[in-house]
Amino acid sequence: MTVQPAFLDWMKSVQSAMEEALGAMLPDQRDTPHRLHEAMRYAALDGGKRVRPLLVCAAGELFGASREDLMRAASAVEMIHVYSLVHDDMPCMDDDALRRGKPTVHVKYDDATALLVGDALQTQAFLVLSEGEGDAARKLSMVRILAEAAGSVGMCGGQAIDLDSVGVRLTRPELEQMHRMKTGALLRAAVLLGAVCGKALSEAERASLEAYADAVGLAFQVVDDVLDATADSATLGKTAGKDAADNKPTYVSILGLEESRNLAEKLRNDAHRALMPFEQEARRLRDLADFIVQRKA
Ligand code: GRG
Repeated sequence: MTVQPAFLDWMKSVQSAMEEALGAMLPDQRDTPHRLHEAMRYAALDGGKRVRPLLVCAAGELFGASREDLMRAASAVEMIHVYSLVHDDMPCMDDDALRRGKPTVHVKYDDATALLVGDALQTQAFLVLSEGEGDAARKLSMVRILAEAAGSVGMCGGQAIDLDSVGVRLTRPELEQMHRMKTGALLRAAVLLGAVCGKALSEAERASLEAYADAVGLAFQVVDDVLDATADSATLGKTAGKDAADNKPTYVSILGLEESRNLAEKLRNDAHRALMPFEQEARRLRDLADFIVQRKA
């Protein structure tokens, strides 16, 4: 299955709308404190695939959400993602010098600034969700979705397990649990946030979307492990081969390359199957599952 040109056009249009929306929703670097605001913009703008915003928009379009609401939700989830990258790259965690093809924030600025950039992006995400048109109950439900996904039972919890797992031989279920929390939780939140921006969801629709998001979330990580082992740093825009160098358990270390690729394919099929109740309407989400599995960076 190949990624279609119409999907690539849609993807580019979302990515460029995202750049503009993020630019408007981040603090202006002419405002005090200039250096912190400049560093926040350095971290968040001009880079990344914007997979989470794409998921927000694809899910939102399925449920008739407005572009404005989607850009707000997508900016919030991307700010959380960028904060996690900035903190993850710091010397106390992964200690990396390259991200999105540029020097990491602590290398370009300093450790204290990187810490504050992450903190400020996190709070900015929730500020952005609290603003704009729309009723308070819906905003509250979006805040809850994002907070749960980003916190100790989601991304931060997954990162804690990851840090404890260096040199440890995890079982496959343990590895899956770690990735569902560290990476999958935010991707799942992106899908749900997009849907919540649109019309009210039935229980069945929510269950189908969750099954899709779970499959795509895990597929994303399996592919990430494969790329870390097979692609080069210039293509990835971040240091390649880090998992093995850091003695981290990955799908490749547990299953090998071929089995990992087969697993990514199986998860892509699971994602497609979960979307069957929506038929053609869900084509963007379907294409995104293909893109996530076929990506080269
Ligand atoms: C520090 C709280 C805290 C959490 C960090 C998600 C995470 C937890 C760290 C990121 C490290 C990492 C490389 C995880 C593997 C999967 C992943 C999230 C890759 C980066 O996401 P992409 O490929 O990046 O969507 P771009 O740059 O395209 O946005």
